Amino acid sequence: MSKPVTVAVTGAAGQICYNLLFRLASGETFGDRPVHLKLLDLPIPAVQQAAEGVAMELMDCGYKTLTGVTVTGDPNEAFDGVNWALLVGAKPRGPGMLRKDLILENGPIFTTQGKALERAASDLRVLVVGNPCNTNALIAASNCNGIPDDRFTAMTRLDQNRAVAQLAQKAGVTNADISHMTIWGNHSATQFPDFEHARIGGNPAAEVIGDLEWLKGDFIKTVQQRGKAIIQARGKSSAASAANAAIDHVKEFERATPAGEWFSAAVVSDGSYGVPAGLICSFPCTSDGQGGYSIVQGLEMSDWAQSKLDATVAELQEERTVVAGLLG
Ligand code: NAX
Repeated sequence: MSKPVTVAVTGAAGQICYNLLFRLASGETFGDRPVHLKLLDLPIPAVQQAAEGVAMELMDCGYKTLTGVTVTGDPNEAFDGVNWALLVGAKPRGPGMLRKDLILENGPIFTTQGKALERAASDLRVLVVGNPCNTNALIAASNCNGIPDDRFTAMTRLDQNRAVAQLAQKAGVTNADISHMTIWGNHSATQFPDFEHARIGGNPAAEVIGDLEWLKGDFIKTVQQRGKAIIQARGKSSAASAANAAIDHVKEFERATPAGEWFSAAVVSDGSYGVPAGLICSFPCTSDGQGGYSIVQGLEMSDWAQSKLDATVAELQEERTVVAGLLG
């Protein structure tokens, strides 16, 4: 019998979770392992009722892999004994709200949740989706004693997937032809989608596309601004694609990365590529499929690429300064 997995997901009544929870429960993410889902949302009756409704629908799917669903408004109950915690719940950025205000508004959620995560299983792994996700992961990790910081990750997989789709469309190939797509830095408009190491059909993307002006200009801008473009088009922020990326992220950490490949995830910096140690920064990563992962070493950065990395890292450092009072 496969080892059961208990997964806590926050923001359970929200739009990302409505696209995420079913794919966690169905066997798509954890194969034939029995899954127990623990759904956390705000302890407000109407919100809890909405989360209960999602739990009812999960039950009604009749998944063979789903062994139970718990709905709660209490982080201590939600995180008790969990193997994975997907921290999706956060307040969205309101009209005219500065990034700094959002950081200070959402930061306290992650001090509380970081402390409650001390009750998790010893093999806990955390994915933070709620924005600003890199800095929220930093806050959660620093408030969670007894669990190593390298268990805390944040999501840049949606940015990776967006970049892959843009390259494929431009080159007139399928997404499957694109590999080695790295997102460096912050999940924000300063992120650096690195086409210099990306490959198309195994060849350098820049050679295949042959349009450096587009790669350095519209390509990067489109990926950086995609979240905004979705809001403008849909009137709501990305939900299905965000949930899809969260599934991709979890699956990457659950499997051993095939030799020679990598994926993007925001993980705690060990000083690689000159990124100050301790920042939660997106890097190219590989997983050993046993709970361990490494930052891919030895990629050569052009001066131009390094300047892009420096800019997004500078933003992460600024965010760390803004939340200094919330770090444990
Ligand atoms: P919704 O507003 O639909 O849902 C958020 C849910 O979180 C609500 O049910 C709310 O009650 C709950 N919540 C708020 N505070 C909570 C707390 N302290 N504990 C538990 N639950 C709490 O937002 P949704 O569209 O689902 O987006 C969720 C988060 O994902 C947002 O912060 C959003 O900015 C972020 N995103 C991150 C992305 C990424 O690539 N990292 C992309 C998509 C998305 O923008």
